[in-house]
Amino acid sequence: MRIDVITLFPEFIESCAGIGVVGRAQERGLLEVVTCNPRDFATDNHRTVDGRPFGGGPGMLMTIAPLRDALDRVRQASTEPARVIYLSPQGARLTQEKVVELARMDRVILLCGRYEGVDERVLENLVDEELSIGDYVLSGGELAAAIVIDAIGRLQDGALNDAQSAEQDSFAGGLLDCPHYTRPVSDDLGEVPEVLLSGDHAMIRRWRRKQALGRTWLRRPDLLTRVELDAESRTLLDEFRRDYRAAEN
Ligand code: 9D3
Repeated sequence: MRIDVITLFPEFIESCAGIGVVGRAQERGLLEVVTCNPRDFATDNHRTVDGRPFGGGPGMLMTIAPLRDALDRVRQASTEPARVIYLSPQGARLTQEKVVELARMDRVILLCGRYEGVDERVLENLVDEELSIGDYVLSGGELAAAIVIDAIGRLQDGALNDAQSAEQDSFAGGLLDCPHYTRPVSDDLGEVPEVLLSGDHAMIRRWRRKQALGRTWLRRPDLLTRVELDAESRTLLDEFRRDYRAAEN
């Protein structure tokens, strides 16, 4: 997969995409992240890429020409059609479902805004989709693009496949993760739950499922309304609720 990023801060994107699982996917040739700076397409001495908003108001906007030229340039890299995504507070919320959809594509072009954003005509004519990473205010699209690249990139890495497919399932299950423990068994900070040391894998699986259901109920009840629970899961969640209420009193 190839991800092009149109950004005024290419070094930021390159450093993010160079490390960890995403960096490894690039080293293995499974993923290619390529940046393109619209400033390189500015035509005046000051290399201007911004303009004042018509109608007045605070801040500046990214002008059409450098963005159009940058898009034309990255499209030339292959004949493959690419989805053009603008990272924007006005976009639809990024979800794991969307990440999986994008990870299946051969090419994606991410457009990062700076200042107050881009001229609306770019969005109307050159952009296929707008994505937001959440309801808080960033200073530009780069951090959001880095998040999209990380989430897509880790799915390209073949070595991840085992843990990942299990995790995909659990995301498809729409639940939070259960608690995890490692050495030592006993510490000032507490003990490892006995069931995890029992070697009884059916019991362990049941305990983990119960914890995942219980934590989702406590922390993200919104997720529970979207998943359909089988009979065992309903029983486990009822058990968790009972334990929880008993511990409250
Ligand atoms: C006058 C209102 N503007 C500033 C408060 C609106 C505004 C313009 C540009 C707010 C944020 C930004 C820059 N943000 C992004 O480029 C961005 C973003 C975000 O801020 N939150 C969540 N997801 C994203 S994706 C891109």
